[in-house]
Amino acid sequence: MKVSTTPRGSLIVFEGCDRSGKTTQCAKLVESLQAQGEEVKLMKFPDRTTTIGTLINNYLQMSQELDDRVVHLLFSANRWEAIESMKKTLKAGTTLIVDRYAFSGIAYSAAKGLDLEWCRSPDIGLIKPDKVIYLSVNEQIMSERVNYGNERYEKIDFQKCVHNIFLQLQEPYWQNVSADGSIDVIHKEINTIVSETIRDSKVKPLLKLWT
Ligand code: 2DT
Repeated sequence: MKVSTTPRGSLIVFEGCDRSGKTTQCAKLVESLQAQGEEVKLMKFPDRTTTIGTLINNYLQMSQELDDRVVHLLFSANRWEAIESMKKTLKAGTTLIVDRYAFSGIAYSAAKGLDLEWCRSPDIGLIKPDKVIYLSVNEQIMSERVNYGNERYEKIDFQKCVHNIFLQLQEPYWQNVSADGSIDVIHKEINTIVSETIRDSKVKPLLKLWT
């Protein structure tokens, strides 16, 4: 059997409510890891560029109504269609920075009233992240930032509910980072966490989520 000797990349996931600064922090992190000489790639779920992603995009932009369970399964399928390429990338030594993952899938669908364990099941067996960085925004700031947009979930009460479900999903490989400070201070904190994670996960096997 051929055993790969290339140290693998890390799977780093960012989670949080809308407007928690995930997208900004992901971009800054990728930039600084590249400057440190790391091989790194940015990904985002939902990936709206695939056929499944187009259906999700139409739903989010309110141009199409779908049953909550159907939408949930589409979001999950949108991750499964990326999984082989993610595995290949990680095994080749490239770190993946992922803006949302299965935890958003559960938090947003359970906030609509679907059963949490039912929501978890289609994502069982995805690649387990080495670290989930949860960006938490305090309620005051969230109220200032929400009721802001035209997409389906951009309402304060719904976002509070999503946040509470995220808290229930936390596991030891999660790290909470307060998103209330300046972009640069938050970035520094994240950079330290991620650099340690990349170093520590190089020789660890890739594991499956929730198995
Ligand atoms: P962005 O604003 O980050 O593009 O997300 N969502 C996301 C779900 O309901 N289920 C999922 O599995 C994922 C990944 C969160 C668009 C919205 O889609 C929600 C906000």
